[in-house]
Amino acid sequence: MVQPSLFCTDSAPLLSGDEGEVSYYPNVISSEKAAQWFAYFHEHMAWQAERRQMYDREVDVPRLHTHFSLSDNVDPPLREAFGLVSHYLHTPFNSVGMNLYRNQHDSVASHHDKLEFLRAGQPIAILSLGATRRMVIRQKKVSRRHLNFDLEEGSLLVMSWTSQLHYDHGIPKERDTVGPRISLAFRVSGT
Ligand SMILES: O=C(O)CCC(=O)C(=O)O
Repeated sequence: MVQPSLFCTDSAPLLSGDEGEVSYYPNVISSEKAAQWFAYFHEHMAWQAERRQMYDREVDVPRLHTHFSLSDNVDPPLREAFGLVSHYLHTPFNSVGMNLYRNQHDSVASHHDKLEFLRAGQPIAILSLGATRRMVIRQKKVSRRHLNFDLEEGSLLVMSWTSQLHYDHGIPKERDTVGPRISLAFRVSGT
């Protein structure tokens, strides 16, 4: 099932078809609101530096992370963001993964969301705050069709559940200097 909201705005999907939809909505919040939320989240979230196993060694995850459920006692700006994105997409988002990319050296490797933890058919929505970063979406099929686009401050990137079966997404490191960026990845967790 695909959320009808993915189709009923003036924004054209970046990808659509049997393999799922990916849509980009610029300026979902004002630049003032984006700057306010960025400053609040940057200062008040308990950002965690994580480590992960890579072959035979442990390495730093190249970004900071934190995670909340809507049922947690979340701070008012985060509750407001949940409300805004849920309302915008008519979707009952109940969890959010927050990423802090400190500079151009931070990144997220190409991956898809773990669908076993998500409610089938519900989309994933990424709200961007701070510096613009490039996202790369790659088809998993042999052809490996790919799409590069910029995630700007105040934008929402919406990926359908089905798209996670067929495409990977990631934020590569950049060569040029880039300021900090925070992303909020809203999901509907549970079955
Ligand atoms: O920061 C982003 O825009 C992507 C985040 C992401 O892919 C994730 O949290 O799984």
